[in-house]
Amino acid sequence: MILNNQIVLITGASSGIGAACARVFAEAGAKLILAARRLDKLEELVETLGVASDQVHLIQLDVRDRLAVESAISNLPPTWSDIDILINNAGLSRGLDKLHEGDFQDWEEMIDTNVKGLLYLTRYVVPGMVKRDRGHVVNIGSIAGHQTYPGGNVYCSTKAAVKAISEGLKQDLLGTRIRVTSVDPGMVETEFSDVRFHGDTERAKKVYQGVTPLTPDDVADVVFFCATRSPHVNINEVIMMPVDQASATLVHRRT
Ligand code: NDP
Ligand code: 8X3
Repeated sequence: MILNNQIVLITGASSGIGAACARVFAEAGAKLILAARRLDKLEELVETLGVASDQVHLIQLDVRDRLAVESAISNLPPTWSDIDILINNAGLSRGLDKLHEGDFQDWEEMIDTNVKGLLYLTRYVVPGMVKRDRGHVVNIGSIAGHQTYPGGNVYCSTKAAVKAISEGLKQDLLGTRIRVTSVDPGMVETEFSDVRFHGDTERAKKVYQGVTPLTPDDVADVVFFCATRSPHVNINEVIMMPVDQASATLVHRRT
Protein backbone atom coordinates (compact mmCIF):
# COMPACT_ATOMS: atom_id res chain seq x y z
CA MET A 1 0.00 0.00 0.00
CA ILE A 2 2.85 2.25 -0.97
CA LEU A 3 0.51 4.99 -2.30
CA ASN A 4 -2.03 4.72 0.49
CA ASN A 5 -4.79 7.28 -0.13
CA GLN A 6 -2.78 9.36 -2.57
CA ILE A 7 -5.12 10.82 -5.17
CA VAL A 8 -4.31 9.87 -8.76
CA LEU A 9 -6.19 11.37 -11.71
CA ILE A 10 -5.94 9.30 -14.91
CA THR A 11 -7.36 10.59 -18.19
CA GLY A 12 -8.32 8.05 -20.84
CA ALA A 13 -8.85 5.38 -18.18
CA SER A 14 -11.57 3.58 -20.14
CA SER A 15 -9.11 1.53 -22.22
CA GLY A 16 -5.52 0.42 -22.82
CA ILE A 17 -2.71 2.12 -20.94
CA GLY A 18 -5.03 4.30 -18.82
CA ALA A 19 -7.03 1.29 -17.60
CA ALA A 20 -3.79 -0.58 -16.83
CA CYS A 21 -2.55 2.41 -14.82
CA ALA A 22 -5.84 2.37 -12.88
CA ARG A 23 -5.24 -1.30 -11.98
CA VAL A 24 -1.65 -0.86 -10.82
CA PHE A 25 -2.34 2.32 -8.80
CA ALA A 26 -5.47 0.78 -7.23
CA GLU A 27 -3.40 -2.21 -6.08
CA ALA A 28 -1.00 0.21 -4.38
CA GLY A 29 -3.84 1.74 -2.34
CA ALA A 30 -4.25 4.99 -4.27
CA LYS A 31 -7.59 6.78 -4.57
CA LEU A 32 -8.45 7.06 -8.25
CA ILE A 33 -10.16 9.75 -10.26
CA LEU A 34 -10.85 8.10 -13.62
CA ALA A 35 -11.85 10.21 -16.61
CA ALA A 36 -12.94 9.37 -20.16
CA ARG A 37 -15.88 9.93 -22.48
CA ARG A 38 -17.19 6.34 -22.19
CA LEU A 39 -18.61 6.23 -18.67
CA ASP A 40 -19.90 2.66 -19.17
CA LYS A 41 -16.32 1.46 -19.79
CA LEU A 42 -15.11 3.24 -16.64
CA GLU A 43 -17.90 1.57 -14.64
CA GLU A 44 -16.94 -1.85 -16.06
CA LEU A 45 -13.31 -1.21 -15.10
CA VAL A 46 -14.22 -0.27 -11.53
CA GLU A 47 -16.05 -3.60 -11.13
CA THR A 48 -12.74 -5.37 -11.81
CA LEU A 49 -10.55 -3.25 -9.54
CA GLY A 50 -11.77 -4.83 -6.30
CA VAL A 51 -11.68 -1.56 -4.37
CA ALA A 52 -14.27 0.08 -2.12
CA SER A 53 -16.59 2.47 -3.94
CA ASP A 54 -15.27 5.43 -1.91
CA GLN A 55 -11.80 4.81 -3.37
CA VAL A 56 -12.86 5.71 -6.92
CA HIS A 57 -14.39 8.83 -8.44
CA LEU A 58 -15.54 8.68 -12.06
CA ILE A 59 -15.81 11.64 -14.40
CA GLN A 60 -17.33 11.49 -17.86
CA LEU A 61 -15.11 13.98 -19.61
CA ASP A 62 -14.06 14.99 -23.08
CA VAL A 63 -10.63 16.52 -22.52
CA ARG A 64 -11.07 18.66 -25.66
CA ASP A 65 -13.76 20.68 -23.90
CA ARG A 66 -11.90 23.30 -21.86
CA LEU A 67 -14.91 24.46 -19.88
CA ALA A 68 -15.82 20.86 -19.05
CA VAL A 69 -12.27 20.24 -17.81
CA GLU A 70 -12.37 23.41 -15.71
CA SER A 71 -15.74 22.45 -14.24
CA ALA A 72 -14.67 18.84 -13.57
CA ILE A 73 -11.59 19.95 -11.64
CA SER A 74 -13.13 22.88 -9.78
CA ASN A 75 -16.20 20.85 -8.76
CA LEU A 76 -14.31 17.90 -7.31
CA PRO A 77 -15.65 17.07 -3.84
CA PRO A 78 -13.26 18.42 -1.14
CA THR A 79 -12.01 14.90 -0.31
CA TRP A 80 -10.95 14.47 -3.95
CA SER A 81 -9.56 17.88 -4.82
CA ASP A 82 -5.94 17.54 -3.64
CA ILE A 83 -4.60 15.58 -6.61
CA ASP A 84 -1.16 14.05 -5.97
CA ILE A 85 -0.52 12.47 -9.36
CA LEU A 86 -1.93 13.53 -12.73
CA ILE A 87 -1.52 10.97 -15.52
CA ASN A 88 -2.20 12.73 -18.82
CA ASN A 89 -2.85 9.63 -20.89
CA ALA A 90 -5.95 10.41 -23.02
CA GLY A 91 -4.88 10.50 -26.63
CA LEU A 92 -5.34 9.06 -30.07
CA SER A 93 -4.12 8.88 -33.62
CA ARG A 94 -6.39 9.23 -36.62
CA GLY A 95 -5.35 8.04 -40.06
CA LEU A 96 -1.99 7.52 -41.67
CA ASP A 97 -2.48 9.80 -44.65
CA LYS A 98 0.17 11.80 -46.43
CA LEU A 99 0.12 15.36 -45.09
CA HIS A 100 -1.03 16.86 -48.39
CA GLU A 101 -3.95 14.41 -48.47
CA GLY A 102 -4.79 14.63 -44.76
CA ASP A 103 -8.25 14.84 -43.28
CA PHE A 104 -8.93 18.09 -41.41
CA GLN A 105 -11.23 16.45 -38.89
CA ASP A 106 -8.56 13.84 -38.07
CA TRP A 107 -6.00 16.61 -37.54
CA GLU A 108 -8.27 18.60 -35.27
CA GLU A 109 -9.20 15.56 -33.19
CA MET A 110 -5.53 14.68 -32.61
CA ILE A 111 -4.38 18.22 -31.86
CA ASP A 112 -7.38 19.00 -29.64
CA THR A 113 -7.02 15.77 -27.65
CA ASN A 114 -3.29 15.10 -27.48
CA VAL A 115 -2.10 18.68 -27.11
CA LYS A 116 -4.89 20.98 -26.00
CA GLY A 117 -6.61 18.42 -23.76
CA LEU A 118 -3.34 17.62 -22.02
CA LEU A 119 -2.67 21.35 -21.59
CA TYR A 120 -6.13 21.98 -20.12
CA LEU A 121 -5.76 19.23 -17.52
CA THR A 122 -2.30 20.46 -16.62
CA ARG A 123 -3.41 24.09 -16.38
CA TYR A 124 -6.31 23.30 -14.04
CA VAL A 125 -4.61 20.67 -11.84
CA VAL A 126 -1.06 21.97 -11.39
CA PRO A 127 -1.91 25.23 -9.52
CA GLY A 128 -3.24 23.11 -6.63
CA MET A 129 -0.01 21.11 -6.66
CA VAL A 130 2.00 24.33 -6.56
CA LYS A 131 -0.05 25.58 -3.60
CA ARG A 132 0.59 22.33 -1.73
CA ASP A 133 4.19 22.13 -3.00
CA ARG A 134 3.77 18.48 -3.88
CA GLY A 135 2.66 16.47 -6.88
CA HIS A 136 3.67 14.60 -9.99
CA VAL A 137 2.57 15.04 -13.61
CA VAL A 138 3.11 12.02 -15.84
CA ASN A 139 2.51 12.61 -19.54
CA ILE A 140 2.15 9.68 -21.91
CA GLY A 141 4.16 10.73 -24.95
CA SER A 142 5.39 8.34 -27.63
CA ILE A 143 8.40 7.37 -29.67
CA ALA A 144 6.42 9.30 -32.31
CA GLY A 145 7.49 12.46 -30.45
CA HIS A 146 11.13 11.57 -31.05
CA GLN A 147 10.99 10.47 -34.68
CA THR A 148 8.54 11.18 -37.48
CA TYR A 149 7.46 8.31 -39.73
CA PRO A 150 5.69 8.37 -43.12
CA GLY A 151 2.02 9.25 -42.69
CA GLY A 152 2.62 10.03 -39.01
CA ASN A 153 2.97 13.79 -39.69
CA VAL A 154 0.28 15.30 -37.43
CA TYR A 155 0.18 12.53 -34.79
CA CYS A 156 3.98 12.74 -34.48
CA SER A 157 3.79 16.50 -34.17
CA THR A 158 1.31 16.21 -31.30
CA LYS A 159 3.65 13.85 -29.46
CA ALA A 160 6.63 16.15 -30.19
CA ALA A 161 4.48 18.85 -28.57
CA VAL A 162 3.93 16.60 -25.53
CA LYS A 163 7.71 16.19 -25.25
CA ALA A 164 8.19 19.99 -25.36
CA ILE A 165 5.36 20.55 -22.88
CA SER A 166 6.88 18.03 -20.43
CA GLU A 167 10.27 19.73 -20.69
CA GLY A 168 8.74 23.19 -20.35
CA LEU A 169 6.63 22.22 -17.35
CA LYS A 170 9.68 20.73 -15.63
CA GLN A 171 11.52 24.02 -16.14
CA ASP A 172 8.59 26.15 -15.00
CA LEU A 173 8.19 24.09 -11.81
CA LEU A 174 11.83 24.33 -10.84
CA GLY A 175 11.92 25.51 -7.23
CA THR A 176 8.85 23.44 -6.29
CA ARG A 177 8.76 19.80 -5.17
CA ILE A 178 6.58 18.81 -8.13
CA ARG A 179 7.85 16.12 -10.46
CA VAL A 180 7.31 15.87 -14.22
CA THR A 181 7.79 12.71 -16.26
CA SER A 182 7.18 11.73 -19.85
CA VAL A 183 6.72 8.01 -20.55
CA ASP A 184 7.18 7.45 -24.29
CA PRO A 185 6.29 3.97 -25.55
CA GLY A 186 6.64 2.34 -28.94
CA MET A 187 4.15 -0.27 -30.07
CA VAL A 188 1.56 -1.17 -27.41
CA GLU A 189 -1.42 -3.37 -28.30
CA THR A 190 -4.56 -1.48 -27.25
CA GLU A 191 -7.54 0.05 -29.06
CA PHE A 192 -5.04 2.56 -30.49
CA SER A 193 -4.78 1.09 -34.02
CA ASP A 194 -8.52 0.41 -34.22
CA VAL A 195 -9.08 4.08 -33.47
CA ARG A 196 -6.33 5.15 -35.89
CA PHE A 197 -7.96 3.20 -38.72
CA HIS A 198 -11.51 4.27 -37.80
CA GLY A 199 -12.61 0.78 -36.75
CA ASP A 200 -10.93 -1.20 -39.57
CA THR A 201 -9.97 -4.07 -37.23
CA GLU A 202 -8.29 -6.16 -39.95
CA ARG A 203 -5.89 -3.31 -40.75
CA ALA A 204 -5.39 -2.69 -37.02
CA LYS A 205 -4.48 -6.35 -36.36
CA LYS A 206 -1.78 -6.22 -39.06
CA VAL A 207 0.11 -3.59 -37.04
CA TYR A 208 0.93 -6.25 -34.42
CA GLN A 209 1.28 -9.25 -36.77
CA GLY A 210 4.31 -11.42 -35.96
CA VAL A 211 5.45 -9.08 -33.18
CA THR A 212 5.21 -9.34 -29.43
CA PRO A 213 4.16 -5.77 -28.68
CA LEU A 214 4.25 -4.06 -25.32
CA THR A 215 1.15 -4.59 -23.21
CA PRO A 216 -0.68 -1.78 -21.43
CA ASP A 217 0.52 -3.38 -18.17
CA ASP A 218 4.17 -3.01 -19.30
CA VAL A 219 3.64 0.73 -19.66
CA ALA A 220 1.67 1.04 -16.42
CA ASP A 221 4.56 -0.71 -14.65
CA VAL A 222 6.94 2.00 -15.81
CA VAL A 223 4.55 4.82 -14.90
CA PHE A 224 4.25 3.27 -11.43
CA PHE A 225 8.04 2.98 -11.12
CA CYS A 226 8.43 6.68 -11.95
CA ALA A 227 5.75 7.64 -9.43
CA THR A 228 7.28 5.68 -6.58
CA ARG A 229 10.90 6.90 -6.53
CA SER A 230 12.25 8.80 -3.54
CA PRO A 231 10.67 12.27 -3.44
CA HIS A 232 13.93 13.98 -4.51
CA VAL A 233 14.21 11.84 -7.69
CA ASN A 234 12.65 12.96 -10.98
CA ILE A 235 12.59 10.52 -13.90
CA ASN A 236 12.31 13.00 -16.76
CA GLU A 237 11.74 10.72 -19.72
CA VAL A 238 11.46 7.02 -20.42
CA ILE A 239 11.57 5.63 -23.95
CA MET A 240 10.42 2.02 -24.11
CA MET A 241 9.63 -0.32 -26.96
CA PRO A 242 9.24 -4.03 -27.62
CA VAL A 243 12.40 -6.07 -28.17
CA ASP A 244 11.10 -6.63 -31.71
CA GLN A 245 11.07 -2.90 -32.42
CA ALA A 246 14.09 -0.63 -32.99
CA SER A 247 12.32 2.50 -34.24
CA ALA A 248 8.87 3.54 -35.39
CA THR A 249 9.57 1.97 -38.80
CA LEU A 250 12.01 -0.83 -37.90
CA VAL A 251 10.01 -3.79 -36.65
CA HIS A 252 11.08 -7.43 -36.71
CA ARG A 253 8.15 -9.68 -37.62
CA ARG A 254 8.63 -13.36 -36.80
CA THR A 255 6.03 -14.77 -39.20
P1 NDP B 1 -6.66 3.38 -26.37
O1 NDP B 1 -7.38 3.77 -27.61
O2 NDP B 1 -6.81 1.98 -25.88
O3 NDP B 1 -7.04 4.39 -25.19
C1 NDP B 1 -7.15 5.76 -25.41
C2 NDP B 1 -7.88 6.38 -24.24
O4 NDP B 1 -7.96 7.80 -24.44
C3 NDP B 1 -9.29 5.85 -24.09
O5 NDP B 1 -9.54 5.59 -22.74
C4 NDP B 1 -10.17 7.00 -24.58
O6 NDP B 1 -11.37 7.04 -23.83
C5 NDP B 1 -9.29 8.21 -24.21
N1 NDP B 1 -9.64 9.38 -24.97
C6 NDP B 1 -9.52 9.58 -26.30
N2 NDP B 1 -10.01 10.78 -26.64
C7 NDP B 1 -10.47 11.35 -25.49
C8 NDP B 1 -11.11 12.56 -25.18
N3 NDP B 1 -11.39 13.47 -26.14
N4 NDP B 1 -11.45 12.83 -23.91
C9 NDP B 1 -11.18 11.92 -22.95
N5 NDP B 1 -10.58 10.75 -23.16
C10 NDP B 1 -10.25 10.48 -24.43
O7 NDP B 1 -5.14 3.71 -26.66
P2 NDP B 1 -3.82 3.65 -25.74
O8 NDP B 1 -4.10 3.12 -24.40
O9 NDP B 1 -2.79 2.99 -26.56
O10 NDP B 1 -3.47 5.20 -25.69
C11 NDP B 1 -3.20 5.90 -24.49
C12 NDP B 1 -2.10 6.91 -24.75
O11 NDP B 1 -0.90 6.23 -25.11
C13 NDP B 1 -2.38 7.88 -25.90
O12 NDP B 1 -1.96 9.17 -25.52
C14 NDP B 1 -1.51 7.35 -27.04
O13 NDP B 1 -1.16 8.35 -27.94
C15 NDP B 1 -0.34 6.84 -26.24
N6 NDP B 1 0.52 5.88 -26.91
C16 NDP B 1 0.02 4.70 -27.40
C17 NDP B 1 0.86 3.79 -28.03
C18 NDP B 1 0.35 2.52 -28.64
O14 NDP B 1 1.07 1.92 -29.46
N7 NDP B 1 -0.83 2.04 -28.27
C19 NDP B 1 2.30 4.04 -28.13
C20 NDP B 1 2.72 5.31 -27.60
C21 NDP B 1 1.86 6.17 -26.99
P3 NDP B 1 -12.83 7.37 -24.41
O15 NDP B 1 -12.85 6.93 -25.86
O16 NDP B 1 -13.74 6.59 -23.53
O17 NDP B 1 -12.97 8.84 -24.23
C1 8X3 C 1 2.05 5.22 -30.90
C2 8X3 C 1 3.25 4.53 -31.44
O1 8X3 C 1 4.70 4.25 -33.52
O2 8X3 C 1 2.29 4.09 -33.79
O3 8X3 C 1 2.37 6.45 -30.37
O4 8X3 C 1 3.33 6.20 -33.41
S1 8X3 C 1 3.39 4.79 -33.10
